[in-house]
Amino acid sequence: MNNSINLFSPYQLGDLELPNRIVMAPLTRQRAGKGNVPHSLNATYYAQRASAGLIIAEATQISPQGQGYPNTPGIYSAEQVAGWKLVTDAVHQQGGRIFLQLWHVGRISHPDFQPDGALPVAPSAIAPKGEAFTYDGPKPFVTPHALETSEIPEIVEQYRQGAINALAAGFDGIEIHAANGYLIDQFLRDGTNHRTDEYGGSIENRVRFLLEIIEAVTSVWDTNRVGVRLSPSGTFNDMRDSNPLETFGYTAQALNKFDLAYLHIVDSTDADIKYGGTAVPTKYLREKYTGTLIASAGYTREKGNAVLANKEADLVAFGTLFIANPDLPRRFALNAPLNQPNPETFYGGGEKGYTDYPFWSATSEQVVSL
Ligand code: 8OZ
Repeated sequence: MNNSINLFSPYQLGDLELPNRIVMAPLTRQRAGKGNVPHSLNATYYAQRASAGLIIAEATQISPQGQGYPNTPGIYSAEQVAGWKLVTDAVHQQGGRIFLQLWHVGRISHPDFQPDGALPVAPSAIAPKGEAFTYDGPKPFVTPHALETSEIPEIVEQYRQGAINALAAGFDGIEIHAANGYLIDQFLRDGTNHRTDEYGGSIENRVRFLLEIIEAVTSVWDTNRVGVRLSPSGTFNDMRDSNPLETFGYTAQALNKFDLAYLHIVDSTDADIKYGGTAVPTKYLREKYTGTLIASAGYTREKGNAVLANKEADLVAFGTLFIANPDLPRRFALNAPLNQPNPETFYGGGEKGYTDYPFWSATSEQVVSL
């Protein structure tokens, strides 16, 4: 073992002591109960993964309007808060820490999910290419309702209420989902934001919605318990921007003043580049953002240790590896074999592919040098 920082170096995240730098990425699993209420199966799943330095719970809609997929959990009803309390209690009992990811999908919704079958909302009336996943199967995306300037404060208020509810549900913090083509990302990028008011045009204007949300949720939480996730290179959900380096370089810099818990970056993937995305290197954002950085997307034990040793990030989030390996930190520590994730059970269903991945056991374990 050399002295460089690695996945097992503890990390002080604001006032939270993380025992390791292995973060469980937010993962949509579509296994909430009726009324989008988390239940005991979800508590078991998260508690199994409590050895992560930090768990970021799955994307969770802040209002019925913010939902875009079947069976995703919400954080707007009393029942949902009580359901999430089962989860946070179970994780805390196992010694873990858990943030909730606050989500509004914007134009990625469908009238089937909307109160009174209304149109989904977005910064501009631009339909994404592709299909929504509704309860009746895939249906073409619709052209969303472009939010009036006067309607924007109601949405910011939904985030504030979500933050209040997350606190009541016993979370240790919240992550604002500003990535992957959902509502906030739709405001940030000029492919989806054609507004002519103070929320559109220049990047200073396009970032305004995110900054107002941060102001709102930090009136509820200490700033060091609030993180933000961005996907600067992402093309998922038909996203594009004319100048991603400028858009996201500016956004990262604009976050500096808040003293947030972290900035969480979805790194560029081969698929993004294939679909015409511009790679915005995490290294580039590291120079813009002065606080804690989480790197994610496609990391392995080796790549994770390397990005920490090079100081390109402070923490590393793992997604599919955590789906298949509830005890991922222990397996990494032992350099033990990993269970393989089964994509057929990623979304929806019950215990299968959710809480039944085995923990590592071996009669003789060799601790290997990292
Ligand atoms: C996969 C399927 C549905 C939603 C994201 C919340 O991409 C998601 C998501 C991922 O951030």
